[in-house]
Amino acid sequence: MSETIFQKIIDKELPADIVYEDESCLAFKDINPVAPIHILIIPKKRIEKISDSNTEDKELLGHLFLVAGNIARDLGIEDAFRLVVNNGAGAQQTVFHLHVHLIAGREFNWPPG
Ligand code: DGP
Repeated sequence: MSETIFQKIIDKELPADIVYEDESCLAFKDINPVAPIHILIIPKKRIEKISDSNTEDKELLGHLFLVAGNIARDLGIEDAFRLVVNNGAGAQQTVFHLHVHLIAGREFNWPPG
């Protein structure tokens, strides 16, 4: 597995606008936002994509969603935000280190594009 840009952000080799960090995850602003609020929540453990996760990741995956909810509450957007996980190139995943997009601050449509 080659190192991804997100690993460099975890290792502080590349700057990022970090909004939350703990021992197992990191949250930072997306460099190419698709909404006024666009934050990426990533595990520090390298998991390429959600379909590569397994039972031992259960707590970690739950933690990412709890952190997303906490960030949303902190930002006052708890009533209108979307969490997106792109899995695989065919679903527009471009960085192969699992990440949850937290998107808010604009009108949403359904189904998503
Ligand atoms: P995805 O398409 O689901 O793999 O989303 C990858 C996201 O990562 C995309 O919205 C842009 C963002 N991104 C890529 N490189 C960087 C970077 O160097 N810094 C930050 N903050 N975000 C990045």
